[in-house]
Amino acid sequence: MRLNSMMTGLMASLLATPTLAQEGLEIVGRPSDAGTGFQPAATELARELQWLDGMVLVIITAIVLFVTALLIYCIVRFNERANPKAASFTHNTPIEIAWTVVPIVILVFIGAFSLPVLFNQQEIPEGDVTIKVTGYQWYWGYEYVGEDLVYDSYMIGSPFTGGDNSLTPEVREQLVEAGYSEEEFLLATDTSVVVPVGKTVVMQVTGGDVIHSWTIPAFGVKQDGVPGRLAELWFNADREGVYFGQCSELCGQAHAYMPITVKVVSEEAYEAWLAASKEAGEYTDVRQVLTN
Ligand SMILES: [Cu+2]
Repeated sequence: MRLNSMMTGLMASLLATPTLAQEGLEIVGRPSDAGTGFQPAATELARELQWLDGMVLVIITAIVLFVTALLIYCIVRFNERANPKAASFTHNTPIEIAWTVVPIVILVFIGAFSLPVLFNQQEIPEGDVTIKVTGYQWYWGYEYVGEDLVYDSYMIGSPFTGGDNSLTPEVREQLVEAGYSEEEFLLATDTSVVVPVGKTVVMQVTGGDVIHSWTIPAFGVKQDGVPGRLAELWFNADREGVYFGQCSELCGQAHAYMPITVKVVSEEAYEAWLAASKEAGEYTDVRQVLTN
């Protein structure tokens, strides 16, 4: 019985190995159950902002502890019983200078580190690959600029009908066919954004109907897609794999069901995929070029 359950567990873990499902592409960027931290950083931008988050956390923790200690000290030392005769002075110039100057110094210190991170995100470099992404209710449209390749990307199992019974046997089958498991339901899409590893990718983000927002948390990028405007974001992924994101601007009924899948592959695989897709005139499954 024990061996049986061990074997079942082993089988389950083998079946769940993402490397098998995606032809060598590991599923790297995805949310985890009960997770509270960041997804693994796959770009310099993501590493920078995760470091900044940690640094600011240290500062605000110190401030919270300091203020809490001051409060406790005042409660204990200056309550009516401990301090029956209250002092009546109204000013203390050194203290007033200190509590003005110290916060300024702290804010300037934080700004000195956060502004370069912000500018790095907002100054868009020359892209090796440029992709226009348009948010629609409720899917994403992708256009490889200058490459004559346009396709849409829907959640596997879309349109979502609601409730637990949305993961029907047919949807399960579609997930398996696309190289995913049930775990990726609500994250996996039928087509994905395919980009080369180690190359600068510029995404031009817009909306086709209402405001949407395109993001990949593991890349540290997020940008609203506003109808009539073309915004940009950039990333340079340094690790091959599958990365998930979700529309991040409330855009209507099926907002929660228009996820984003990005597959970061080797440069050769990217070129082969691009050529095959252009020849076919539509998105081709990138796993086909990964197997070769
Ligand atoms: Cu949305």
